[in-house]
Amino acid sequence: MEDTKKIIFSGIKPSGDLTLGNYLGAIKNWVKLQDQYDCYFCVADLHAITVRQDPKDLRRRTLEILSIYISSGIDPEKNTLFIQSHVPAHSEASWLLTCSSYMGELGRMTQFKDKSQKYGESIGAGLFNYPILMSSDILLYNADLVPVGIDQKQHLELARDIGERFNNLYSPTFTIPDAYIPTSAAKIMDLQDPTKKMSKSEDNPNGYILIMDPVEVIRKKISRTVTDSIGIVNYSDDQPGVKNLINILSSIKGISPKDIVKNYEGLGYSELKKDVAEAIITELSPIQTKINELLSNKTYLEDIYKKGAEKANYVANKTLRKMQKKIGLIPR
Ligand code: AQP
Repeated sequence: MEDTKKIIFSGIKPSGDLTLGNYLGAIKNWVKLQDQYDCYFCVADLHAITVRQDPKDLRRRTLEILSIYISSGIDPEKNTLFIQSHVPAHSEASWLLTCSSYMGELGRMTQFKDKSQKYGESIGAGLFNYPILMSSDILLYNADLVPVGIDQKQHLELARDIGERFNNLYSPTFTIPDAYIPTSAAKIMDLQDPTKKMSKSEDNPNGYILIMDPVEVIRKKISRTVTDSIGIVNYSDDQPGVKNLINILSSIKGISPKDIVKNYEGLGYSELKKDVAEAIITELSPIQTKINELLSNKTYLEDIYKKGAEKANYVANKTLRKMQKKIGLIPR
């Protein structure tokens, strides 16, 4: 029987150890979507190398992310879990789409602009091109929906533009994907500077919670979260630190920010921080145990990513062949 489920594609790059932002903004939502959709989740190792990575760390993190996916509840039997570089079609399609993308549109990407400020003239060309590789990732699977945090919305819009351009230039080839952005966890902010997003490549470790952080570290980091001098638990842009804590609690517990504010009437930030820390610990502890178990079973992980790559290669190659044919490349 033909599978008529809509298709989802998403991935995370092993450019650092995963944070609570990656978990709440991406992975936790994937778990909810896996029954309704035909899901492809990859470890985006080719994206990670847009910035220099230590080879040993890259290998460790790639397997760690795969373990995090499975330990968070993504069923490898129901979903296609794979490592991006194991499907060469991603790199090939990326070149084909590079040839119909514009410098102007790539240069307008906020993430590129931010990173160029950091790296200046020596910014890697990979960082400039990366949204095209991301477009290829998505378009190759004809994804209907791409669950991402709000930081990736602009890249997804570019993927839509690139896909539509190819469809118009040749003939309908790709499904044009929609973003699927969670409400309360769309952007988990840095704990030390709540005006910027929590990021795994941030220099100050107090700004983020890692999925693998020990219990005491989580308590300490949350207790040191930067708040304000207002002293009342409100969900307001004037209190970004407190708002971020409420968002974290809301997305873990599934309670609306409004109800959380009600629960803290007459209480202060220390009570809120204590509850946020305990909620994170309750959420992450069982996942950490499973991750450690899986990481000690490399054969099992290998089996998962090999099977995943087999299915992903089949689907991605079909789309790639169509692209090549339409462009005018001679079939192999
Ligand atoms: N702070 C965040 N809040 C909500 N969602 C987030 N995501 C990342 N940070 C937050 C979501 O996680 C997914 C994976 O992202 P990625 O690793 O491919 O790239 P990224 O968005 O650049 O993540 P980082 O952690 O900020 O990595 P670095 O520091 O290496 O650039 C995406 O769905 C993203 O929205």
